[in-house]
Amino acid sequence: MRVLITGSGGQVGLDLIPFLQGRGAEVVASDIVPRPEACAPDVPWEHFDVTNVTEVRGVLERVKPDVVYHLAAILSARGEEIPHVAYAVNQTGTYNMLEACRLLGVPKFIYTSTIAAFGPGLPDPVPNEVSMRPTTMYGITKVAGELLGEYYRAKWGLDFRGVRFPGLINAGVPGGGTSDYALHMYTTGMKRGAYESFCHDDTRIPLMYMPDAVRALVDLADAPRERLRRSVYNIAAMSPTAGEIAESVRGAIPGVQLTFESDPLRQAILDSWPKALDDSAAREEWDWRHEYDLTAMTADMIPKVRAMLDRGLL
Ligand code: AKB
Repeated sequence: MRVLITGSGGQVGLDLIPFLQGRGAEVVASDIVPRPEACAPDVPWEHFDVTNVTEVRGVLERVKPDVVYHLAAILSARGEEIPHVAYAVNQTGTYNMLEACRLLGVPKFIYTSTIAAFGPGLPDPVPNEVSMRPTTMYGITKVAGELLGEYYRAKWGLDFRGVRFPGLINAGVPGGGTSDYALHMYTTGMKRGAYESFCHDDTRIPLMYMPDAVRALVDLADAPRERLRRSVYNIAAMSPTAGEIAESVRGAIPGVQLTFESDPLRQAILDSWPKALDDSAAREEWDWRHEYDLTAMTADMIPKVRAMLDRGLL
């Protein structure tokens, strides 16, 4: 199976590439940025811009993938600094990819949505199907991408599937998300011995360790179509407060100074998101199960952060 990943240089892509290879896929990576050092040199790397229709079609014609994993996106915090670019990349870029897949007969499209697709005032935990009224450009474009993909599925039979990711944590470089405070407690905490989170210590959002996230994406892609009764699924693992994450990190990195100074803009985004997701549909329809809670994540992640720091990659 030949797979094209867009946005491969981002936080998810760099972990998704080896995971898919481990499952036997022939992976072609792609991004608007050059291949990062963390990506193995033998992975083919296509350089293109998802907002450019000609480049999008050219890549799909060359690669001829069986599946596209569409990760290219501007995340929530960065998206509020440059909303017009976020619209172009997330909205137009997703449309360009879907349309090129239709025209060139790519059969399957895997989409990454997010907790940011939800807005304030929803039940806790948030059900899979609910009114979606996000407050950020990132969230708005992600809801639109979900709907567009469902349209392509209904009208043209494109096998469109997606997950709504919680904030993701790994031993990597975050990419402009509002959930990045959680990751920085580990990475910046270890690198500098201190990190000040830009939120209150009682801030609680759904979070997930990256190995669970990439497995979820690939398990959904591989699930038998006849079992799936919808296109896009909530997935959940844990919802610790920022203070609880700090406690876990303090237990693993002795002496680390973790403090909290809320930034009003990013705090408002975090407060507009769900505190927890109901992922029962994913559990029933394609057997989704998370593996890592906060304790297991911290134990697994600390040596990986150390190894990345030793290699100069963080
Ligand atoms: C962000 O913070 O924007 C992302 C997300 C929750 O989708 N990590």
